[in-house]
Amino acid sequence: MDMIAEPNSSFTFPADFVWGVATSSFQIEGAASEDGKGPSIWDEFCRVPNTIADHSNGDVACDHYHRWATDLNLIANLGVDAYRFSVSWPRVRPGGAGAWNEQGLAFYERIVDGLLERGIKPYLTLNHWDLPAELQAKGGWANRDTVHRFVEYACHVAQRMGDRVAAITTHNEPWVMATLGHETGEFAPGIKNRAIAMRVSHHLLLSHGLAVQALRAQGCKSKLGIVLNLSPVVPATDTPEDKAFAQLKDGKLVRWYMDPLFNKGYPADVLAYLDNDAPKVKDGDLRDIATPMDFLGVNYYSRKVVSASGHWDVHKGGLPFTDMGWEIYPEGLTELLLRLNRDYVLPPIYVTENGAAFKDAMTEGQIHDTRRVDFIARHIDAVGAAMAQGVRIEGYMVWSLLDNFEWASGYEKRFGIIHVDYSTQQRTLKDSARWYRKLMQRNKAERIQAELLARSA
Ligand code: IFM
Repeated sequence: MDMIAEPNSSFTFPADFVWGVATSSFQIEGAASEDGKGPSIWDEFCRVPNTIADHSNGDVACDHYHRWATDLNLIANLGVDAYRFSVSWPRVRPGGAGAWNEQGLAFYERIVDGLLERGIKPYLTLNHWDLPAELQAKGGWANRDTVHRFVEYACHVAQRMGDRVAAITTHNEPWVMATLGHETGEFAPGIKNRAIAMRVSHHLLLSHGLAVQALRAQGCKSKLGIVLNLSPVVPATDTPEDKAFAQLKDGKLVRWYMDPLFNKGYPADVLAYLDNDAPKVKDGDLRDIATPMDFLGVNYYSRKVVSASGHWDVHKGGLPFTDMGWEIYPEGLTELLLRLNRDYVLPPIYVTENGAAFKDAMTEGQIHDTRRVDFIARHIDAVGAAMAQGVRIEGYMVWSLLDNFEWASGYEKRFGIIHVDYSTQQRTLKDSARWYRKLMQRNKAERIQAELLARSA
């Protein structure tokens, strides 16, 4: 008997709404030095003692590089419309500049063609953090030259497969690369310097704008956009100190990226706060960053509660939280989407990542991850609520298809709707995967019914 909860969303999504699942290259592929792939900054970072909670690395990960065909079958079996994946830059151009690696390019062409054969739209991300290590040796994203190497990389990938991919995302979560990678040093390349972090953020934004221009100039037909990790930032208390602190944090997380992308320049309050650490902006940079795009990707996991006095203890919020220690607050997604829609003139939005890590238990070969089902269901409703209030949202993608390498947390945190046994590489659908499949089937059935009704009226 099918024990999976019935999806009972209060919203019917439009016929062309895109349902998807997402992954990224370093988190699932493995084959870290196979078929000509060069090292990335994450390969190197994992070798530094005490950077990764379980001392693991991406050498094997989910072994997707070898198991891609069965993984694509799993994706097809879910009944999604789209699969969001990323290309590993050092797999297709090992040194970041110089020779291209034909075997790497052929791998991603197999993915794209394999998706199309299975009726799934490819959503390709160019940079999901795995910068070629050789470019890092020359300064990485802090070096303006990397901007131009990225544009070359974008153009080459698009020449090879841009005619077959539905959408190309330039960067995934520039805030994470800049701040966690270069200010706090928790992520690769492990630098702790605020001025460098802000320079990196500027170069990421600039390279996004220039890549969009270059791809359009070469006739690329894919939709072009960027993916940001965004959250409402709320003060822990009503004190003026906490409120001011939350405003500044919002500036650093949300407005620092949204404002220049949507033609408002960098926010004055953050520039004033950064003082000498603000990046050098050359003439024309802001115009290039604001190059119009076809979609904005929003990754949402939780709100951020902040206090001027230090770290906010998530237990104080009174809300349940995930295994990452992130509050479960689906209303925050509606709040965020409404706010973005109010403050900016936007292209259509895709919720490009949403999901939760929980400790899963396997019982007689089954994983009843009811908390993950509930998490996804409530966030899909939050998307529906924003759409009902006028926000143009064209798709929703679950993070993640598979349990995978969760960066500095290693393999301890499981976000997948499909369980991976890392000792055998066995994949097992969790209840959340079955539930998501049902939801998509039900939505499609409702659409067909509505169309038939409309025709007979
Ligand atoms: O696993 C990450 C992903 O790579 C980027 N967005 C957030 C996810 C969960 O932390």
